[in-house]
Amino acid sequence: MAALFLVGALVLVACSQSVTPPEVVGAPEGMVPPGDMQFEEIGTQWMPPEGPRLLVKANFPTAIAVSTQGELFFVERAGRLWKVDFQSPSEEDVASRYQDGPRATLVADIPVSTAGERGLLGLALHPDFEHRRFVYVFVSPRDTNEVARVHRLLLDDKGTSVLADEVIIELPSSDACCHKGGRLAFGPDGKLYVALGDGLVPPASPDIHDLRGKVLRYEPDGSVPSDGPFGPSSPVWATGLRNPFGLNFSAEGEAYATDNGPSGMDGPPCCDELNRLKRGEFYGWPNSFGPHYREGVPPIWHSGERVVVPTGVQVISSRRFAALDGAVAFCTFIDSRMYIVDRDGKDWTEGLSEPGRGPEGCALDITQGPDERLYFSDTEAIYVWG
Ligand SMILES: [Ca+2]
Repeated sequence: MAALFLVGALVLVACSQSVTPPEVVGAPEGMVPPGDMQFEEIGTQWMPPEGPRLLVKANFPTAIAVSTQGELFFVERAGRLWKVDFQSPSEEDVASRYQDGPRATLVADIPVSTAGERGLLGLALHPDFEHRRFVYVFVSPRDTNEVARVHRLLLDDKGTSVLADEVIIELPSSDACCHKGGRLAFGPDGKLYVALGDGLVPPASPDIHDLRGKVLRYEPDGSVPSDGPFGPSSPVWATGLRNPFGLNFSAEGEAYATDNGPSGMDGPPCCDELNRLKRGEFYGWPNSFGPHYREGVPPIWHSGERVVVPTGVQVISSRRFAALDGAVAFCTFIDSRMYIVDRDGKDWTEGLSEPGRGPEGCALDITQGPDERLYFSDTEAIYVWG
């Protein structure tokens, strides 16, 4: 992943010299009825009837989240958190030059480093975000390479201003360019899970006393839960990962994580993975990856000899688009395309013209809105499918 992601980083740095605010160019039709979904109003379809539509032009939107109220949040890698409210544009919006529609509002601008694979890399909303307006972001700070940080931002009711910015977790990092991980996800247990890469130190991944190469588990306030698999003071939840850059939970509580295979400097370029994670389990890195497992839990899917650089992942739960219900979708940085598999990693075929392959434009992150549509991003834009 390293060299390939770095290409994106250089492009980003070039683009960020002149800061262009995101441009909202579309809106999901009938976006997000608040509260219970009104299927009779938005309709149900076996499959999304057409290809994805462009929603927002943005600058390397690494992570996306949609609240239960239909607020779209995204982070740009260079440090900015934005919000687009398709449902209820503010009075300011209506009175401004954006009177024709919604616009993106800058919520926070966090000093980050974008060297190597650093940046604003992860985003999660508090599980009860409607009432507890906490947004969590994963930060590669500008002032030091020694740590990565998870900030908890308390937003105002409108979700457009930061009332408090608190660093709740500090994680080990270094001057090494790559393998920073950085994904955040809440589990159905209400805990905050953090995917952290090995930081180019492969022996760190199997070492339960080292936080690198792990999925970590925290309380929403950043404290360590006392019931972790490696003792009451350890946040370590799953081990033996290389550079996980996608993490999501099914409604049933299964955790899915993408992991990037060797890139040449630490093994033959190959073997990107999709893993189904379980508490306390070991996932093979650095001695086992791809098709050949001597130790640890094998992935449910791997890319074989190809390098696709898997990123964001989303377990789809949909009454509205029944053909996709139960599938696991993930983005690929190299192919810039959505891959869709079943819970055991087999190519999904239902309703797809090409087994296992969804729409293009899915390169960085993917999430599902309360309208059951899929929102995903590449380095230039956010799209909606459905
Ligand atoms: Ca593995």
